[in-house]
Amino acid sequence: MRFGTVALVGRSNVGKSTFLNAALGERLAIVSSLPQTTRDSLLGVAHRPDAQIAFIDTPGLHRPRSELGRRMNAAAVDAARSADVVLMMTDVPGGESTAEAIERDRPVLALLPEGRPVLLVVNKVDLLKDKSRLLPLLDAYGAQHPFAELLPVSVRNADGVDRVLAAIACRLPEGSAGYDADTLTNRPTTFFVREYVREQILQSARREVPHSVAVSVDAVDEGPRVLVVKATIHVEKEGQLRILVGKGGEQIKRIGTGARLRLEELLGRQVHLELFVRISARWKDVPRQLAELGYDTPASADIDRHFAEAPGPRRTSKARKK
Ligand SMILES: Nc1nc2c(ncn2[C@@H]2O[C@H](COP(=O)(O)OP(=O)(O)OP(=O)(O)O)[C@@H](O)[C@H]2O)c(=O)[nH]1
Ligand SMILES: [Mg+2]
Repeated sequence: MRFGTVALVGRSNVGKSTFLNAALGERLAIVSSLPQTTRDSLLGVAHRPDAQIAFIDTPGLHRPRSELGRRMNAAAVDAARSADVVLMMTDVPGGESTAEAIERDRPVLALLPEGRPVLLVVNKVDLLKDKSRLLPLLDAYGAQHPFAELLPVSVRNADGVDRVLAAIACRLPEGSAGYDADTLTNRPTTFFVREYVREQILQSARREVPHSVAVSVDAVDEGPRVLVVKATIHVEKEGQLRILVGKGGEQIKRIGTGARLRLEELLGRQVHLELFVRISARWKDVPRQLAELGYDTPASADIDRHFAEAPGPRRTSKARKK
């Protein structure tokens, strides 16, 4: 039997959480097409006949613009530091050249440990029109770090996931299992209440709203038949509150129903979810509020300096004139 921890690290939106769910065969982590979906590390344990793999999904590394962002980056760094194996995920370049793609991944490459196996997983190969670009891309990444293996996959099409799991399993330390055979995660129900409510908002709201939102759980009541949960959605501004509540409360109702169904699927029991919305201006930068909202990994400036050096998004001259 082999057992060990595997940190899933990479830029935002490359498909780390989608991969975690595919590896577990369970929609544990939240996924969306927006960047910075994952805000906290999440343990998910995959049980295989030959190995138990404790995955730690992490927030995508990004240029932080708030204390929350710095804490998210720190959570990824922490996971990479302590894992037995690191899985660096990237995706196939869209319009950019191979060299530009590698530049974008520079902060991720900078945190890879020496002396421990690191696998490079290149996701979304389904989007690659010109398949002849794949080998040069893998070669270029291979020159950046002594990766144990370079694995192209399409997690969405379940293409290559098993190969990645086998490549991980054979590199984990020999020993007894670290978790019971039925352990899926160590996060409590309240974590998933917060995540699944946020997932509904990520999937339905627009512009800055999804990133202005945090969720706290006010009460969980273990009734005999139904789990009763009360949670509050925190927003930064009045306008965001209005958007989330929607006309006649339609929108908040949809969010609540979607999150409830996800919770019922995970917990295998009936859930009654009541949602409230309140304004908590600047929650993303106030350490006490961040801790209360569950984002308590202390920031480490270490990783953020890599973004300070890289050029950030620029406003166009047209936008400046406005
Ligand atoms: N085309 C394609 N899209 C994919 C694939 N895997 C994931 N995606 C999509 O990529 C988007 C981002 O997926 P996530 O799993 O949330 O990405 P992430 O790396 O966890 O992102 P953060 O949590 O923000 O760091 C979602 O819209 C997924 O459906 C794939 O193999 N092919
Ligand atoms: Mg994620």
